[in-house]
Amino acid sequence: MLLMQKKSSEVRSSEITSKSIFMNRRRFIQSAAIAGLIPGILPKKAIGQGKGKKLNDIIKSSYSTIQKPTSYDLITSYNNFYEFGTSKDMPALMARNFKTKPWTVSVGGEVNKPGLYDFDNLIKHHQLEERIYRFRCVEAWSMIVPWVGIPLADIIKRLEPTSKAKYVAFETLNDPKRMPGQLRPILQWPYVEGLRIDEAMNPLTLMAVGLYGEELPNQNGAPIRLIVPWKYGFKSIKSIVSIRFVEKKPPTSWNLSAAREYGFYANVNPKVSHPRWSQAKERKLGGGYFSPKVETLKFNGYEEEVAGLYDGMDLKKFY
Ligand SMILES: Nc1nc2c(c(=O)[nH]1)N[C@H]1C(S)=C(S)[C@@H](COP(=O)(O)O)O[C@H]1N2
Ligand SMILES: [Mo]
Repeated sequence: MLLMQKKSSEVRSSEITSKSIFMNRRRFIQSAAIAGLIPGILPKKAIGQGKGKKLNDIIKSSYSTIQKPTSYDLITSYNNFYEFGTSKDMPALMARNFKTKPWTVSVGGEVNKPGLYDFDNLIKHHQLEERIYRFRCVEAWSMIVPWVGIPLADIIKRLEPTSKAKYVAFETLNDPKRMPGQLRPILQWPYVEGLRIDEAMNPLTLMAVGLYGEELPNQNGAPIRLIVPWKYGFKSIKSIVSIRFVEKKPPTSWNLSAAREYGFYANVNPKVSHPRWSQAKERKLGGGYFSPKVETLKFNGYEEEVAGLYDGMDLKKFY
C-alpha cells in the first residue's frame, strides 16, 4: 500500500523531527536560498510574525502519514495567500501584523444552528488532533505538514445541517484594509471555496487551527482554515469567516478565475494534466531545487479513504 500510514502508536516521536533541529538548519536553508537553490525562500523570519502560542491537549491521529514533516521554516515562508501578495515569500512578511483576535465565523444556510460564532466558542467543545498530512499544490510542489485541527465532520454534526444541505460553502475575510492583496483584482474577493457535503464529512477533512503544535501562523491562514489533503492546495481556503450549507454547488475562486484550468473537484490526479503543465510529478519542498521529482499519487495517496466518494464519476470530466 502506498499510503505509508501506520497507527499513531507506532509513530515514534523521533520521526517527527523537532523544531529545534530545523531551527539549527535554518542557516543552511537561508544560505541555499540566497544562492538561489530554493526559489522564493528568503530569510524573512527575522521580520516575520514570530512564534505562535502553544496549543494544549492535542491527541495524535491514526490518519497521520509517517513521512517526515517539512521544516517549520519552509511551511511558514513558502506560502500561497494572494490576500497578502502573489509571491511565495510575501505572505509571511505582509501578514505579520494581521489581527485574528477577536474572530467571528458566520454559520448559515440549510442548518439548524445558524449564527455568529466566536472562533474560540466554535472550537471549544472539540478535541484537537495532530494530523500529519501530505499537501500537494496544483503548481506541482508538495510538503508534509503537521497540522493541528478538528475534523470538519465533528463541527458540522454539532451545527446540524438540514437534509437540503448538499454542499458547504466557505469564505475568507473580505477586508482590503487588513488584506492589502484585495486592493488588486487578481481574483474576485473574497476568496471562496466549497465541498460536497460528503466530502466535507469525510474523516480526513480538517479545520486546521495550528501547525507544529502552535496556533496557525497568519501566513498559513490564521485563525482557522480548511485542509482537504486529497485535493490540490487551492481548495484549502484560509482565514475563514463564513460557512454556509447550501443546496446548489457554490462558486469557487480559482474556477471563477480560470474554469478550464481549475475545476470544482480539484482532486489530485497524476493522470489529468493541468492545461499548461503535467500533474504526474511533484517537487517535495525542502529537498532542494535539484532533487529529483517524485511521482504524484492518485488522490494524493489517500485513494483508499476517498475513492468511494467519486464512484462512477469520470474524473477527467469532473476535474
Ligand atoms: N484565502 C486564501 N486561501 C488560500 C489561498 C489564497 O490565496 N487565499 N491559496 C491556496 C493555495 S493555491 C494553496 S497551495 C494553499 C497554501 O497553503 P499554505 O500557504 O499554508 O501552504 O492555500 C490555499 N488557500
Ligand atoms: Mo496551490
